[in-house]
Amino acid sequence: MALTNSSIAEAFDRVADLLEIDGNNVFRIRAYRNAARVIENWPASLAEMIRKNEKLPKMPGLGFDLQGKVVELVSSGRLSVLEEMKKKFPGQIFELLTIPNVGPKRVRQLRDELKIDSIDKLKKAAEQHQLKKLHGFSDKLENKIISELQKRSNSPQRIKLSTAKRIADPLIEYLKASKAVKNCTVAGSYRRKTETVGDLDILLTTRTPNLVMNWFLAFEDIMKVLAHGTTRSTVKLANGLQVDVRVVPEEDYGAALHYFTGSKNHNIAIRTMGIKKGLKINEYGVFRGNKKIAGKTEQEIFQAVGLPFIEPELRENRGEIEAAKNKVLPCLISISDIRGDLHAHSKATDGRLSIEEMAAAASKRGYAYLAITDHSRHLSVARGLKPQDLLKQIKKIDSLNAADSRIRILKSIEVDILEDGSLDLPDHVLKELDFTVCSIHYKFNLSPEKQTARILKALENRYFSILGHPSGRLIGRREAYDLDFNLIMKAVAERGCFLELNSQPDRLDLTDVLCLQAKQMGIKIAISTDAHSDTELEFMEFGINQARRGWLEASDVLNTLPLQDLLRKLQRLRN
Ligand code: DGT
Ligand code: CA
Ligand code: CA
Ligand code: ZN
Repeated sequence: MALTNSSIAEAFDRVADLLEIDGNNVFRIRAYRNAARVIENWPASLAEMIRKNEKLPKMPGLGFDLQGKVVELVSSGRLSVLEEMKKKFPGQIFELLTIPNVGPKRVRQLRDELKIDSIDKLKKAAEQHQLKKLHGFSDKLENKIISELQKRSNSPQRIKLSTAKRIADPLIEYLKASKAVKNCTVAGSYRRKTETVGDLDILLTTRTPNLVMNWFLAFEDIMKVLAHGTTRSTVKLANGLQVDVRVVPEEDYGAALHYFTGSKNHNIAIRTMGIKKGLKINEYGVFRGNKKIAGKTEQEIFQAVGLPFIEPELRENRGEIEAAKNKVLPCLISISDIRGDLHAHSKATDGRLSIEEMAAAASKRGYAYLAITDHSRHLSVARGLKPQDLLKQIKKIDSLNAADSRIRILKSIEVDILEDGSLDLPDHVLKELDFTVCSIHYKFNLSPEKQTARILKALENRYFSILGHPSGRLIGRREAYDLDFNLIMKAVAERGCFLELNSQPDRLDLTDVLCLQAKQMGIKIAISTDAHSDTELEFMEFGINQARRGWLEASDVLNTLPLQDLLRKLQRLRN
């Protein structure tokens, strides 16, 4: 069984996790993490090359040593450094890292002080109120952990959409490589682009179902076949994700695609509309009596109930059917509408590349502008900029812009919102910038009143432009700050400021629901990547997914504006 690049990357990430729990050297940890990112994004299969005895290409961040580890893993199925770490940390200790608010430091504490090395043991200890006795653990945290563990036992694990994509892409490519496969799509929540997915629902059409099903079951990453039939099979992949594959006849494809795309609530609403018209709608087609009247395409299904096509991202029964009836469906934003990125870091703080390198990468994507938003001084872990550093950076950007007009580098900063609501840099420095991204990076647990007041205070600053990652949540790891979002949005709307939709896969912050609320309040959203390297500029895709789920159109989004319009708008905010 050969390994995919994402399985290799996962092994490297696991090493990094365990090294981090072990309190190992930060550079070594980062080396494994970086290598994992490079491997998972590598366009060709490393296992394939190794099997063919080809020399591995030069890969950034993978020196002789790390490449040797890839070869070791692929050829022996083992990674000795991982085995050693596992010996040191027996059990399923890395699973503890998936609990919100529990990072490597706390995992180490749990292990050293309470001998906890699995979710089960954590659950027992939490129920016996052992956790709150640990230094840095509170009653509140213990309760949070208990409720998280309860939530998990009630619902199976979900994975982030970006992770699902890394798994789905090679699988779809593999399926399509069979000449017998005609259509092949991932339906379900994956097609609706929900931020996490429970499983993958794949639909195939073919003239030879048996052959195609066996082809699917030969996929290299399958760990366990849970059900095997001619038209439907279910498997578990090595990374734990479950995949349902259904083979349907060509003439039913549209009906099946509509049915299995969901959501369930949307389906029920469409089916009910059908019933009122004397139609039966299911995964096989649209029927009047026993006569099938539609089913080959999705358009036909909508047509049958008198509706225009509704984009998958909208199918949540959150008003899309009424909007379709009234012909006011939004014309959803697409990635080609984006003209630039308004949140990116350089190696002046915690980014990996120089300003020039980041600008070149953005230019290559066809952008007209890229904002450099390094951190401000308060964020010392990221070597945040002091006023004089920022003023120097501003000069440097001015000269870069003067020398090269292909892309405009915007002068900005991701300035910390301090606990009292003031911004981390003085006005006379902020004034020199094109705009600011204002973010919270500490004191996440203030009372809702204080947290709300903190942001409202910050919004009063004349140089406040965009609220960065507004809710602070990290998917599966940290809840949104407790605050009154209605009040914040009202103030943002009144001031004419902007909210960010941060596209980092584990942030996707704002949520789809908040995007829609902002739109309805007339607030424009900046869809930004918060890129720390050139490859992270690609996260824009995930932000766009979320924006589409939030009903956003190009005109709702700040960075669809041409450069001059954008600058004028940002300038007007400070006058
Ligand atoms: P997930 O997998 O939890 O992220 O969410 P989905 O939406 O992919 O749900 P899943 O995999 O259970 O089912 C795929 C689709 O099949 C779902 O979106 C709608 C359709 N479906 C499943 N069960 C039912 C049902 O009982 N009634 C109707 N009308 N549709 C269903
Ligand atoms: Ca699903
Ligand atoms: Ca499913
Ligand atoms: Zn940030």
